[in-house]
Amino acid sequence: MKSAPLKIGIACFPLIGGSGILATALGSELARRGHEVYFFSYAQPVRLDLPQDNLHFHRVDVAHNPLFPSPDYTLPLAVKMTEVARSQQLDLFHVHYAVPHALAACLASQMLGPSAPRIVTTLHGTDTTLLGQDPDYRTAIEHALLHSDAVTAVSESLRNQTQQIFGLKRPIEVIPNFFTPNKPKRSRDEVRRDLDVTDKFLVLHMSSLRPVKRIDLLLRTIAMSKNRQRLRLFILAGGPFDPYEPMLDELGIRDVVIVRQNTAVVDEYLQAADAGLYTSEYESFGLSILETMFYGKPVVAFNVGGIPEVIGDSGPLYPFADVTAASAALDRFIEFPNLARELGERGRTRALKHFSADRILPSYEALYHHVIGTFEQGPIEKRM
Ligand code: GMT
Repeated sequence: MKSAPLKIGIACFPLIGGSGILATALGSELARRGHEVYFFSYAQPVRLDLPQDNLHFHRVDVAHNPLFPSPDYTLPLAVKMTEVARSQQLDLFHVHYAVPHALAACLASQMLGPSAPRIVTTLHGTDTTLLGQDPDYRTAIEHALLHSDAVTAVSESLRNQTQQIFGLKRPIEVIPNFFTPNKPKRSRDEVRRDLDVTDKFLVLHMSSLRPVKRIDLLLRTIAMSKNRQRLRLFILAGGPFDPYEPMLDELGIRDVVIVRQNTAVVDEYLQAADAGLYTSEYESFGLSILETMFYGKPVVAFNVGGIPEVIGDSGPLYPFADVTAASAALDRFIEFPNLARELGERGRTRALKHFSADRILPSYEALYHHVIGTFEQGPIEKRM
């Protein structure tokens, strides 16, 4: 069913990281479906291609006023959201993260009064898993969640954790992340030649390298492989790798690891890879895992957070920190390419079935229409 066009303001982080990537993909898909989308952030989101029909980007200047002890982003963001909502008559704000985006939306809503856009807040993890336990933030997050017209979480696991940590009575709808592959600009062979891995088994890891990603376990998994001279670990790093440099020598894997920094376009590397390796101690979802699945590559990961909801029955997961099992799984892929291909194909089938834009976008559109009261989409209790 085609949804009536809406005017939607999206606030998100612009840098490499799943929440900004998801918000950007969502905005682009909504624009393609005829909605008018207005992005708010302090920089252009890395995967936001402009110009595009129906897509607008509003840069928010971080305030460096000497009156304040630190730069301020939340107030300038709230002011920009207010101005654009007023001039464009936005129907709703869809904010990714309670801090600071939902709080800025709440303030904008107060400044705008009765004509304010509705607020949909999507939780991606940190609001619950880190800030939710921090007494300096908890009350503000609770306020943002209670004053949003709808709250979504990217997995059942995150929803349950949020309900538990905040003791929330309000419903939280689970709308999983999605991914739309972009046609790679270079062929698999070209990329593999460029990386000098033509005869190697290429293991891909993409992340911000934050402590939660457990890069120590990632490197140990590689170091334990029986086939480590036949493989290369290729890290697409969204954060500094320097803290892990010493481990390369300690583990004797310097010649096995290739690191590329801040690469926004990942499709050609996904196509060039043979498997994905993710060793996080927690993921609310694991968008990189989904991206890997979309390219038909088998994934080795631990059974934590929302990862089982993404992988489903498409392959095994391993107990957290069991680097022996993770390494043995990689060895099996290297020794039995048919097994790797079969698991990769199962992952791809699952990704296409459950996590494509066509599958997920209607849930967001239905929720938007529900909160602004313009659309009947079955009993809401079932969806919340
Ligand atoms: O995990 C990161 O380093 C980035 C973070 C973000 O906010 O961009 O990712 C979170 O949101 C993603 C999109 O929903 C999820 O796929 C990631 O699992 C989640 N990260 C964590 O929960 C640690």
